[in-house]
Amino acid sequence: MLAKKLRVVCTRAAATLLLACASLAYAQPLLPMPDSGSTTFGDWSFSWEIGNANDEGLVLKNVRWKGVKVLHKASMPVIRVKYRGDASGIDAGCGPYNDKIHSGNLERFSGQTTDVIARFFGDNLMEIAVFSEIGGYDLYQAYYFHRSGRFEPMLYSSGWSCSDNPKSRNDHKHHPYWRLDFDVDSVTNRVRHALTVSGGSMSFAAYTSESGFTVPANATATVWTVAHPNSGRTVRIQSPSNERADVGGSPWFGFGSRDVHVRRYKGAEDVGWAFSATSQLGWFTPAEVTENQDVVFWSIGHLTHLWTQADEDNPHWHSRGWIVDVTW
Ligand SMILES: [Cu+2]
Repeated sequence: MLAKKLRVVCTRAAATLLLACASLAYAQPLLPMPDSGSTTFGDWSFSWEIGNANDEGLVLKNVRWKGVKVLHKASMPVIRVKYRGDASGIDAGCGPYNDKIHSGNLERFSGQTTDVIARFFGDNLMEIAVFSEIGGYDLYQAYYFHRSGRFEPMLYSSGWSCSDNPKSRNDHKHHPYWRLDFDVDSVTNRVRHALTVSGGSMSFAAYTSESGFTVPANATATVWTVAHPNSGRTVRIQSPSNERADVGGSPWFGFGSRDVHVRRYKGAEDVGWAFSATSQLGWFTPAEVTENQDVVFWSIGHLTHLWTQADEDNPHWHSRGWIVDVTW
């Protein structure tokens, strides 16, 4: 049964993973991986571990491209989930939840003999992933490495953690948070974005101090960059399939109100998700300088999951992820 669940991962995967989707249907061999280790794939090299210290899922460390540092660490500290309930407030209905993946909720589907698994889709795409069950949810947390220089953190979810009536109260939104601790070339980095809106005009912004950003409703494309100020080495960050963040008022009450946050790295803040289910990301008072500093880029997915009888009878997989392109 679980093997079947994994196979249908592809039905709702992001457009960028169509290759993976097509291949998933043919049940790529699962490569058992230890709980921690290091490996290479094309010009990529990285280490991984299960993030038990902070309950932050499958964690990557020391991610390099052509020998040059890209990320000090990548993790997924929380998936915030809000149900609609009777739409009367931010805590209406089931939850809200702040789900965290760790060894205690990892499971193994059919054919899986280790908690961490890898799969290869042709010569050009590697996946490393864990499978977790939290409440009524099946969660598949994956990272994709493309030989072209693309890196994608991804979360797949299926199932229901609520059985309210009327059924429309079971509509909910998932908000996975990825903590991307970039060290592009070295710890000294700067963050920018370029925003295109309907009509074609563009605007640019520099994240010179700790802040968050909500992509406006009229945006047609948003690209963030993290760059080393001297070498010019740059990564581009996008999430073209993401939904809009939540606005205030019924029924979502601004629950997932941001798309990204930028924070200055502090060891004392590398502790996973330290906030409640209804809280936004903290650690910005006072707002510290993030220009040419060691920065942490938080990217947030917004994924609406509306109740249907078909999805209750045979849970569908839904996914959300971000794209990081290395440009050197
Ligand atoms: Cu869901």
